[in-house]
Amino acid sequence: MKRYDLDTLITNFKNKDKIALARLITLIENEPERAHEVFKHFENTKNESYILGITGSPGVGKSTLTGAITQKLLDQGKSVGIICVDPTSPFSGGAFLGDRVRMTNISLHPKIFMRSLASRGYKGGISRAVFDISLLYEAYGMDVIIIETVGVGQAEFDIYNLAYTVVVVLVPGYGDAIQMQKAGIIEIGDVYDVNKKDLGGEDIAVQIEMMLDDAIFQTGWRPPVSMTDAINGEGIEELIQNIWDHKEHLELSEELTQKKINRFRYKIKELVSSKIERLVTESFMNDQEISEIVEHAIRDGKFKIYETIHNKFEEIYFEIKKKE
Ligand SMILES: Nc1nc2c(ncn2[C@@H]2O[C@H](COP(=O)(O)OP(=O)(O)OP(=O)(O)O)[C@@H](O)[C@H]2O)c(=O)[nH]1
Ligand SMILES: [Mg+2]
Repeated sequence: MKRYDLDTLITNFKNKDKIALARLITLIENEPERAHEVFKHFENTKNESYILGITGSPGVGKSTLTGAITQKLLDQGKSVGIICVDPTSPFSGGAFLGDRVRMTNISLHPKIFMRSLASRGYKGGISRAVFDISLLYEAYGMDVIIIETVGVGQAEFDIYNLAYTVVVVLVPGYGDAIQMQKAGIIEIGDVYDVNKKDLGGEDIAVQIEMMLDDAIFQTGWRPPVSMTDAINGEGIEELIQNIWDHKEHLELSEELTQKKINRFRYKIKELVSSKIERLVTESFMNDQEISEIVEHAIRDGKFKIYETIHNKFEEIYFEIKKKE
């Protein structure tokens, strides 16, 4: 992309053009190394988005809930940026509450933007892509960012480090309390929701409540449990209220500042490491050089491999020092 094009894109983006937003996301996904070129244009942007994570097993209704929550937020005049990480089912989710905004029409609404990410195929990794898109949404001026992701504690993407409030969604028939504890579910949620309450779910709600009663919460926040029917919009207001209550708790206890710091803290090492890795593979150790090291090892004896690597490292270190 030419410089001139990027400038135009940024201007349009600042004028709230959703096509420009879409193009910038694609640009950063494909060329993560150009992120600084993009983000330097937003240095004076003051917007702070509230970041919400919605997680739970495949098919529990995360997207349908996201739709229902988004509709309520739109009713309150808020704008919403959605990121779906590795969805197993397409974000169709039927209709938004009241049928006013169909999910299929989501791209037409001026105050919503949605991006779906498959877990593979991002040059900088999925976690990097989610982080960058959240920053772009924030620069765009979104009031709320919703990140939907399957499961908890995935190595490749940890929603806990990015979202300020994590909603864990469960459904009737999920299993017993032990299973939930094993899955690490009870540690991660700030808010719990038992969705598909039209299919039952009283007993699972009771089990979660009992488990939460036994747990100790150092921060003084005891996660609330709501029950929803996301298709008919039942219980959504209570769920949203629980989310805002948690937000208020974070604000009053200064934990929100800590979470905002954490969002960047856990990224910094990763971003620097990936830059160094690129430097190494591009400048110091391409496939050709690896082949040479292997040849040496085979010729001079395999036990020499560590000596060779040690020497290679010294050489790289020396080269880098020279660059300083
Ligand atoms: N009965 C009932 N079905 C629901 C409810 N909420 C969602 N569903 C249905 O459950 C199915 C899965 O819903 P999704 O919203 O796609 O679930 P998801 O958790 O986003 O799924 P993945 O992104 O694939 O993990 C769909 O057929 C929904 O219509 C509910 O409250 N009650
Ligand atoms: Mg989904």
